[in-house]
Amino acid sequence: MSYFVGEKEYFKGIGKIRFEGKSSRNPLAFKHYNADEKVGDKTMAEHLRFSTAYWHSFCANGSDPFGKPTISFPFDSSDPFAKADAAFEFFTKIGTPFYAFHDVDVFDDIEDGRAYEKRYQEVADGLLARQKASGVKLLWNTSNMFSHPRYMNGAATNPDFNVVARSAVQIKKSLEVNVQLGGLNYVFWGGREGYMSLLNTDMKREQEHLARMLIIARDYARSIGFTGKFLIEPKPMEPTKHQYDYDAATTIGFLQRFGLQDDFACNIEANHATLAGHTFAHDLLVCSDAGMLGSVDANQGDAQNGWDTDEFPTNMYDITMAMLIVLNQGGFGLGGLNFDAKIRRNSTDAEDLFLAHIGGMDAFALGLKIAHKIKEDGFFSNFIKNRYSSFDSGAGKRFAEGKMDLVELARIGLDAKTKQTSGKQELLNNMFNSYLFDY
Ligand code: XLS
Ligand code: CA
Ligand code: CA
Repeated sequence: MSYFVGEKEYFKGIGKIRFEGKSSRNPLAFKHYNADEKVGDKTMAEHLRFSTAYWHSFCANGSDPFGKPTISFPFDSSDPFAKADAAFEFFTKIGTPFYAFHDVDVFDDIEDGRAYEKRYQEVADGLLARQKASGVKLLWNTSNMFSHPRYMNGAATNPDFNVVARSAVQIKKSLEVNVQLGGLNYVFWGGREGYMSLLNTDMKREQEHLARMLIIARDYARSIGFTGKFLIEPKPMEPTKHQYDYDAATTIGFLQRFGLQDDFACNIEANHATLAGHTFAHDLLVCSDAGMLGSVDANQGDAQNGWDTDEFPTNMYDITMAMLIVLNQGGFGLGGLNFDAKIRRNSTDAEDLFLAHIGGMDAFALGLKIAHKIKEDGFFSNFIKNRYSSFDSGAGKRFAEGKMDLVELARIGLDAKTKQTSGKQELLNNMFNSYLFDY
């Protein structure tokens, strides 16, 4: 497959990124990601379902609370069609078959709601044409209901009904665009859906309003033909002090409380899981166990900094654990691996965006291969299975199946001989490392 070029080529001098194998020292080549190579019964491309994030790659300009922009784009960023041309050129050169965006990533936000809808539609038509020309698909879109000052007290959870209604303009239009573009998922990340102080907040009411919004968004989307998944993206804090979708467990409980568990799943971002005090793998497994792991925002945080640094993923331990969980649940389904990650403020060469994605894609491809081997060998799964084998037969089995009351359980306990059984953590750590280092 060749790459897409619009009216002009923006990333000149960089061609399609190709697989050269692990002995290659070419920085602009893949060492592990070989799209058509099979791992088990699927190709790497089918397993990994990579997606590029519009906002970090084509909107974020390196500015931070302390400094002005550092990154200059090779396109006119005020022209949504030039931006789209550059984006699709990038997607096809790097080889991410999917992309993801917020409404106001693909065009500059407009105050007037009707003008917003009109402009969004024009740009969506342009995106559809580029999707058709390139074969790139929409993993998900979403509405940015956290940047505009009107959302400073929340969007769906705002105490002012008019703000809630204005946020519906964005959700409704984004859902229509999603259906037009054949989007596989639609994401809700509640950036301002939380609170700064309980002294001014009716938390119960806000959460009920949030659920109300999700219910009517779901109903509208289904009525216009959306067949995909709705995804909630948990994050504990930042920008609010306390976000309602704190982590996977909280989000799943919320969805179940309001009967939304069949239409909704989670989009787990690594850096958000670690901000919540969990590992990436923990939040993935919580979702997977509930049948609600929808998609992943692939990135990583910084071990020393307690905020959302959105770095490109490089940590092989975390990545391999993640891929093992995904393989164990039989793949992503409609989801994928979206690089919600940004190059650093001082990474200012045009090639840096390519290098960042190459690193992330290679790391996940390697993690996939290692996880596949781990799964095939069955050492860890057998260890865990054996650890619980006392529940596989006899009284243990009857307990687990709900066929035993407390009286009987305690009676068995009176005569039970308990023994010390090692958890073998050091052995397991060593084994895991031996898989990692085998490649
Ligand atoms: C911010 C979130 C955001 C969502 C989409 O921390 O990661 O970018 O993925 O709104
Ligand atoms: Ca994210
Ligand atoms: Ca983030």
